[in-house]
Amino acid sequence: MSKPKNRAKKSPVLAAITLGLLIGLLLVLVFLGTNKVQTELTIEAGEPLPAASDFLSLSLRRADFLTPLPEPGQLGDFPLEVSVGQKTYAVTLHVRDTVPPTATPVDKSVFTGATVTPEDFVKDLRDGSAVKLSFAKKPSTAKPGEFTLEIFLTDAAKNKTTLNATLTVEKDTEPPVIEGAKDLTIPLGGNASYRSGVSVTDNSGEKIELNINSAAANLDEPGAYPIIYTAKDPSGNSAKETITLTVNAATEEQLDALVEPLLAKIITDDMSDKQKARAVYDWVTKNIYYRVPARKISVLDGAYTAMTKHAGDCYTFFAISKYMLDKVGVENVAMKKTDEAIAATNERHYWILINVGDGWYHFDTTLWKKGPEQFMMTESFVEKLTKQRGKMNYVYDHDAVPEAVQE
Ligand SMILES: [Ca+2]
Ligand SMILES: [Ca+2]
Repeated sequence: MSKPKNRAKKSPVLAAITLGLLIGLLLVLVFLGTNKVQTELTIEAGEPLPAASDFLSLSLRRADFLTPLPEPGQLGDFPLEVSVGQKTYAVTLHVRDTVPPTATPVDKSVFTGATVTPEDFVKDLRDGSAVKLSFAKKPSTAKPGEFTLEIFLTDAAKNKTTLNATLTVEKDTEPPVIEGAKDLTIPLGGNASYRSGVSVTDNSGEKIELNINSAAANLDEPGAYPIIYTAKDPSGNSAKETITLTVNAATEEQLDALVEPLLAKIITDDMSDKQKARAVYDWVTKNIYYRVPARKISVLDGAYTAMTKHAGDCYTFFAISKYMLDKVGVENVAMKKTDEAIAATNERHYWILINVGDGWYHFDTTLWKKGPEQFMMTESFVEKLTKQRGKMNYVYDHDAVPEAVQE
């Protein structure tokens, strides 16, 4: 019975010491858990970024970053702030890249003249930081052959991996294919969309330029013009397609769209034929300018030239005048110099005979500088002008047209 007595005597002291030690340990733990912060942490690029609590040696308490973390792939030393409870700690995250990139080499076959990049020869590229690819020596695709290439993969920390791949260069003998080129027809003065619907492809897979030569075309001149499409692949094989661009003559519809609003302005229903003819004469002589030479295809075409260019030669003046006189119902006849007179003077001339109810008179809107009015001229008056000018201006086939008033 004596032994347990002894133990019972000692135990309060022991218990007090044990309790004291336990409390002390707990205080240390609490102290460590709250205040012990690692100020430096190093990670490998590509690894997940740390949590704020990773900076605590004992993650017993909540920790938060007060500053933004670096972007994935960024290397360097990043000062950060970590808050734990009421306290803020300055720490540094070191992101290092010590691992060289990894990738799988890819062999590639191209045609001569093709462009190749290091990226063509690498797949499954992996690294924690940005990787630059480069050739040890830039390959040439100028000649056929098989070439072993060295490709360098260099990460942001300059860790380098070297891959070997095979480049096979073959000769391309197939020309490009131009598709969709077809004959075009446009209105006079219209636009031609040569490129629309036309494509070029090549067996090389390269992007091939489509060249269009439209130098022969004149969109302001009715006619048929060759348009030449050409394309060349990097090996020098070329393709060529020629189409015909037809520029239509002006249509009556096109011309009327210009002439009718004008006539509506200058002609009224209550005018006599003479007043109508006068209005046409005045408008043409004031609004069309003399500039040689002009096309002489048809009255319609000449009138269209007058309305769109406001310039031309005597045929232009004649044509717009005749078209307007016909529209407003003034009786008139087209006049021209005889072939002999044209040959003798090397000059054409066109004008009109009109009849507004008192016989046929010469009507000519191609004015001479400082010349007389040419609205309604008698036969004797035009004979006098012909003599004065010495150009056989009004020498015509009298049998083919009505007789003009003499005096
Ligand atoms: Ca790396
Ligand atoms: Ca080709």
